[in-house]
Amino acid sequence: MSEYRQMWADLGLDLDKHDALLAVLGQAYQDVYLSQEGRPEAMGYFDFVMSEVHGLRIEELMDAKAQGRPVVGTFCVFVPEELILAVDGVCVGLCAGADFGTEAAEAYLPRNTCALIKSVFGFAAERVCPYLAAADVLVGEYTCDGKKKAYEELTALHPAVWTMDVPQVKDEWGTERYRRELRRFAGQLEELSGREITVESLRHGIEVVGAKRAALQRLSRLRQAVPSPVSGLDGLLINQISFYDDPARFTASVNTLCDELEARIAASEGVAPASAPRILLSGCPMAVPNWKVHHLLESAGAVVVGEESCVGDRGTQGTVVPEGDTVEELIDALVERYLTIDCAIFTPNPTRARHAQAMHREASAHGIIHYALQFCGPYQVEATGFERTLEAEGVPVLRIDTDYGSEDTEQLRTRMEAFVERIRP
Ligand code: BJ8
Repeated sequence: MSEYRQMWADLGLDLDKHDALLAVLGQAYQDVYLSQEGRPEAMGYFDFVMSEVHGLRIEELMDAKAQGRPVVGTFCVFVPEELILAVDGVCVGLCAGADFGTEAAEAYLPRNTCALIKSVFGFAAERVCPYLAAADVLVGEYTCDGKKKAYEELTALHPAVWTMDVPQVKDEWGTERYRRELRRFAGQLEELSGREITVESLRHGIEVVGAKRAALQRLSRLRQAVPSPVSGLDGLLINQISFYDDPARFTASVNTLCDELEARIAASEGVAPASAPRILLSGCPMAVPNWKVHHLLESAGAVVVGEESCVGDRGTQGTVVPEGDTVEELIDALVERYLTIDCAIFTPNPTRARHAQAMHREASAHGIIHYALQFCGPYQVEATGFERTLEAEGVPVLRIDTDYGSEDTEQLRTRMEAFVERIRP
């Protein structure tokens, strides 16, 4: 990675702290990912992406910027990548999943803030994230209270923070509000890039993102096979990488992996025995390098067969139907698809539990882990009704509230091992 040091210095990173971060990440990847047995060969591409996560991909972003293409950082699946691509921009997801810079983050945020938000601030304040540094603009969407208020503080750490209001109720007014926000966002992108969004450019963005979602949906379906042809850890990693890799290259690589998985399924080849307990994860998004729960579950002999999460099926569900002869009509098509996302910030939000139930059935799973980050009001509160609904349908649910630290690892291990034994077929 030494060839990238000048680039990191030019981006204003703190090289010593950045070295420390890369050392921890590299070791974790070795321990959690490269130690797995029986991985598909096509995972080699995703291993390569991870090995170059702060190298080659950042170089690509810098090249894009040199060509006048804006780099837009986002924190939520409600910010449409289609519109960013329509101005030839690059979209990078900036949610962070590492326990890093917590003290620095707490200079801006109260201690009882969820780990996902704190992690972003830790990375920004300690100057260790080249994605944050490379982004021309950050889009702070108003979803949960934590994020909404944190974006006010983020302006102290980045020169350009835009905001986007996201409704909390999916009624006529909420739909109209979101439509207006997407039109406003489109105008901001045009101004930033100096490029007009046309029907053709937006259709192109819709096609590129649609192909990416279709590939991830295909992967999700293949994970339903018994025995599972790929580990939950690898499934999660691919969804995580989808937020910052080049979309066309990523799509092709996922489809190559899916071809290999189809051959494995035909040969009844699995990463775990057909009798292994199968678990669905549901809850808060897990950003790179948050692999804690999957690692514990799969180390206990279970296999994670899907994620009802924004880094998973909640984020990739639905399709934008590119019907319409005007940009406004195509934006309406975006609104229709995006408002199918059943994030816990919405009230009421009955489709999330139904979605999880359907995923559980289709994946022949034996139980669900409801995963919430501590201090995440939306998911922690919604967990009660979620568990009641699913248990009433005979689906075993284990609720976990955790953070990015390792202090609770042994306690979680004990609870998860007990759950795995309880649901073992
Ligand atoms: S659409 S899930 S990506 S908001 S964990 S920061 S909710 S306190 S991440 Fe999300 Fe968009 Fe919803 Fe998806 Fe707040 Fe909870 Fe923290 Fe969270």
